[in-house]
Amino acid sequence: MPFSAGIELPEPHRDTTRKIIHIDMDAFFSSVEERDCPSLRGKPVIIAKHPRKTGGKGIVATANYVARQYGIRSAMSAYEAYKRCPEGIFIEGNFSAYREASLQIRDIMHRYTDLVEPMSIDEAYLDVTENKLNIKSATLLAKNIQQDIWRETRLTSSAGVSYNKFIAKIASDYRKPAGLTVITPEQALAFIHQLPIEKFPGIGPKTSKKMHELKIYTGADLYQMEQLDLIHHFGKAGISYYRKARGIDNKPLNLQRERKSVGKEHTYFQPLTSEAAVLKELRRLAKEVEAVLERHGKQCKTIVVKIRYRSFETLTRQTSFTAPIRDSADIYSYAAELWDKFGQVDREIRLLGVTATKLEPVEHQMISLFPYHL
Ligand code: TTP
Ligand code: MG
Repeated sequence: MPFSAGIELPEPHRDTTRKIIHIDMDAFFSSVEERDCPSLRGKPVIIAKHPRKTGGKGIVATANYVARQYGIRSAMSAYEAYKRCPEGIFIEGNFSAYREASLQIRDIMHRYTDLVEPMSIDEAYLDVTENKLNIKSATLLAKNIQQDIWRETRLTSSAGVSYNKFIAKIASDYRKPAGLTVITPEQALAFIHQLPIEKFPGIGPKTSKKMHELKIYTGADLYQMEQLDLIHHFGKAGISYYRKARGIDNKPLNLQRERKSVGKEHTYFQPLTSEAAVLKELRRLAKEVEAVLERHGKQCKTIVVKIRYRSFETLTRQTSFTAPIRDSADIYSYAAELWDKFGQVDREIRLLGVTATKLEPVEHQMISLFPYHL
């Protein structure tokens, strides 16, 4: 008897009202190399240190389409790639050029909409339901974006157009390079059902293997499964698999809006009545602000202190400086100075807050190359 016997879950709703584009650059790193060095064209190009230089250690970042004909893929060992294609041209990679191209592409996308969710150095989702050009056809928009990218960077991209992120992503991968695939709500189910399960975004080799053991090889096989059985086998991910087999993915774009400030505050049910207690709390808040700034790679040029008295009267006071800071000791010293000037300990403190604003990025070298945080 199936695990789900006797229990029914409500059927999820399929939102088909949005227009989503997914853009993914073709053989990105190697295309930048070929653009900048035309003699590479037509030859197998592999982005990795030559195994001779590394004692066989390195990993392939990517390979152009010529090299892929030899079975060379991203994440393969460079030594394996060398065995498959000894005449291959190994290039270490010029990350600042890739980053620059990536930022150029990002700028082009923002000419169409500000709803852009970058997924990695070479791919992004755009929600063009409403767009800056007031063009209704997402297909036409995708074509225009691809043309702009080509004209301005001499690089090709592939685009997928559909009503959600999940299908747009599969679509962009469907015809590469320089492809454009549109999947309408009417076509979606047939498109998903013919798809091998390992091509579903988010289903990696481990899950594919487990699916195969359950005799799930395609989207159509997945569609046949009961939701509760999928939950039984895959936990919470089972809910998402059930929906994906039905062309449902209502997740909005995840926009990394620029943070304007970082603030921490605490309410004291037992109001603070001594200077020492206030300073101790400011020191703690400064440490918390420092931690968030660090996580976001930001520093600040203004510190704001918020004080609420037992009477509930609240004041905020701020101080600005020209040299940006990010250390908790500096944050604390400005906060303590503000407290010194404006705080009244005899009124009893119910809440304290410390906020860093006028944020700017901390300039540092790219330490890790993958994942790419731009
Ligand atoms: P992908 O978009 O996965 O690959 P791609 O652009 O090279 O090729 P495709 O035409 O199939 O999209 O990744 C983008 C870039 O990210 C790629 O050019 C190199 C880099 N990368 C790595 O460094 N390591 C990896 O394991 C992968 C998958 C990519
Ligand atoms: Mg790519």
